[in-house]
Amino acid sequence: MVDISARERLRLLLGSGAFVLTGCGGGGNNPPSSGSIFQGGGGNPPPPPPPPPPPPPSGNTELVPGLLRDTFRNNFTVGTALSNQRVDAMDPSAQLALEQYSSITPEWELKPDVIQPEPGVYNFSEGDRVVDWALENGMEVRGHALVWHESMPAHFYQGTPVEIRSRLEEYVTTVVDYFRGRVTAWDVVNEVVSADVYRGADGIGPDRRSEMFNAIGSADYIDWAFRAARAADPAALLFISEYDTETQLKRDWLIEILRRLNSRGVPIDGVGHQFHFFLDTDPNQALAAIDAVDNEFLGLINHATEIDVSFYRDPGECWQSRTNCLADLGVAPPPEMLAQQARLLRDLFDGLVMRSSVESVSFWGVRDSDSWLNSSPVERTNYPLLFDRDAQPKPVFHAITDPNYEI
Ligand code: 9MR
Repeated sequence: MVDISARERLRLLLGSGAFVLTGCGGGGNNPPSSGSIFQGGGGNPPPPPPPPPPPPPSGNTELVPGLLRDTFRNNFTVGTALSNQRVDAMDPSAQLALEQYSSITPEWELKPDVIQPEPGVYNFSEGDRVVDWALENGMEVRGHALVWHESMPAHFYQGTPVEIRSRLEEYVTTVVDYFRGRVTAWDVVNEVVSADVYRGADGIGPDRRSEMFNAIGSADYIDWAFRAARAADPAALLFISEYDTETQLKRDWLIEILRRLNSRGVPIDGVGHQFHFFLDTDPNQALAAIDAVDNEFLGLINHATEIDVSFYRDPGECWQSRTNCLADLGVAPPPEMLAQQARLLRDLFDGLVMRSSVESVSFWGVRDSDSWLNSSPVERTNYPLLFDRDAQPKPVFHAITDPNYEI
């Protein structure tokens, strides 16, 4: 078992109502919304908010139709990635975030290249804005991410392994301590499973040969980061976050890493499954990823951290060399694709609510126009999220918030 004592301690604290955490109905703390922004402009003042529905008995997995956060409030928080640009402008995505979601993941503000662009320099001003905005509005914050190869400035890898370790520990300690009490859960390491995953059994696994790995000659940096984070904020939940856990090979390698961390007594509370899907992704494979963690490590929490559904299942060379990418679908996606997306996420959510280890479920953006998938792997109109470009709810929104909605 992987250090569940910390989690048990948290449960005791929660029982005493000390603070609000994922999975305990944090969304219920949101202020009443002032009318849905997708019900159109209208000059009339919004009607008074209806009284909240009575909570079902604990353990009840029946869904209550309505707002996202209320629909799932007995199961998990529902979050979204959001950035300072949206919050500063209070654009429709920020407004929808206030109305619908109970958790915010700053999309870039807490990454190392923002917080420590130069050696020894700490810049928390970007992080403070979005984090404080979320907290002031009754939402939780997922901190993303302390260690991620795509956002580590080169100075993190300079010097001897001893110097690298001391720099990393100082960084993690300073950041986690700075946000202590404000960030509920940290993605301590992000995407550390080997990228060789698609080369089959011959690939180098399970650890990614990142610059950090190569600089110290092992994946011990994972242990260092978790231990420093736990020491800096014993109440923060600590996650390893990974994409493609819905594929067998990636999942197996992730579990192998978890076993190693477990055997070394590394303090980890859970697994973040990014769940960047395609329309033909099998939701049962995603649920199998949750089950694999549950079966192996009783007591670990699961978070779904970056859900979206790309409408383009490109061949590999599109991602590798931007060739043979599928043609832009244009401004009006085929209704059948919207229906496929709705079925996929309804099946996913039906499975997630049945799994008590799932305590937080986040989307990687609010409106389709927010998504990184409009520019990755190539510039193209994508439709990955719950709300369209006009902030209108899509079939997929209704499919997961209303069990009676016919797809
Ligand atoms: O969506 C994020 C984009 O706005 C940032 O520019 C980028 C680099 O910081 O990161 C994107 O988010 C990534 C996340 O942090 C990790 N998983 C993959 C996400 C999409 O690239």
